[in-house]
Amino acid sequence: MTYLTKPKFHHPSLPTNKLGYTRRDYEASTSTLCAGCGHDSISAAIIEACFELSIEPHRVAKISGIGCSSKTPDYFLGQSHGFNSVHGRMPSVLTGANLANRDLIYLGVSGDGDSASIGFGQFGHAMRRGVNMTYIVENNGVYGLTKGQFSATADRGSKSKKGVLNSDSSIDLVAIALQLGATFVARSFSGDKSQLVPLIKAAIQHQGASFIDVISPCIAFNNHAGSTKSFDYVREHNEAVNALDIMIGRAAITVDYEPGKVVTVQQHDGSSLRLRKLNNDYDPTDRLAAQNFLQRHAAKGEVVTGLLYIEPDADDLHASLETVKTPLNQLNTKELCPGQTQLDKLNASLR
Ligand SMILES: Cc1ncc(C[n+]2csc(CCOP(=O)(O)OP(=O)(O)O)c2C)c(N)n1
Ligand code: SF4
Ligand SMILES: [Mg+2]
Repeated sequence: MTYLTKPKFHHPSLPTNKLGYTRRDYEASTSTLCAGCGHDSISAAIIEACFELSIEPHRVAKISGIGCSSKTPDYFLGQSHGFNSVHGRMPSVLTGANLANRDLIYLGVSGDGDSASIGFGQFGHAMRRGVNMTYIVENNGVYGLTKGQFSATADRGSKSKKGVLNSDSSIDLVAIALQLGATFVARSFSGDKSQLVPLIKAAIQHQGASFIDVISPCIAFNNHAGSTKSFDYVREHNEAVNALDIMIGRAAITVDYEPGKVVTVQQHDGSSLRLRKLNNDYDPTDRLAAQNFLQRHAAKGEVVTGLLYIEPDADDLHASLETVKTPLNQLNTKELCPGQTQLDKLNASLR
């Protein structure tokens, strides 16, 4: 048996959201991951974010690759569409689905092996094309599912559980996403729910390629001294640049921050992000500065977290391809076929 169903009953006074759903309505099968795995906390954060945003579960498509991380869509949003694809191929499957039906909310769930090793090319192209999705990498620095080999995000000089030194340079997916034009780039930690939930909510609201790298310790193979992806290491070296609040629609802004330390970012869809600056020098709308900041801190062994970059007026792949507003899978033959005259013209132009 690869999964366990959860009992359906729940306490009648559980809080409900605008749709009348409880958090339980956003859950799915019981997790079969190792108890204490960081990935389970990310699933819990996704459930919380979708509950708080009052998302209709049938409007979400969750797509993953292969790995412990890629198994997790089985543990959240049980009423949503889901596709567990091939190792490293989540981005192309998601891109195809998104092109066919632009009306769904796309959640791409992947691992560091899935996205930085076998799927590195696919990751890069999804970022540069601006596919409208929330792309979450559950980053533990190892191939958890196949028993703990170093992945491409493992830092040079970090040690495996058996004491083997990693001599390869690491790939920083946040730096790559910035370089390739992602319009929402963040890093967080599975152990920091108060930072992660608002980041996921904001990423879902963002119209474009949103990328969140979540350091998610693998307690079975990469949580020892010498690892830079352990709970202790990330807690000691976490450098958060901002704290986020998201206001949906034109809702009144009720949160009070210290004057002079708040940035409000208005998004396309009318939602606004309120960023409390923890680092006063940090500007999340400056791509180049974000890259510099990231590199400077990485050199000191610090893990920079928070909303690192946002382009509030971003466009997505549909805008650049000028596709029609109606999802392609809802068009009929008559609407899709240009007609014999147009076809003859096209053929003639190619002769
Ligand atoms: C084409 C292909 N190559 C290799 C594998 C074996 N494999 C399965 S999961 C995995 C690595 C998973 O690592 P990651 O994406 O980091 O996920 P984690 O288990 O750490 O969450 C590998 C190499 C596979 N399933 N398919
Ligand atoms: S092997 Fe590691 S990544 Fe996989 S479930 Fe266990 S703790 Fe999580
Ligand atoms: Mg991994």
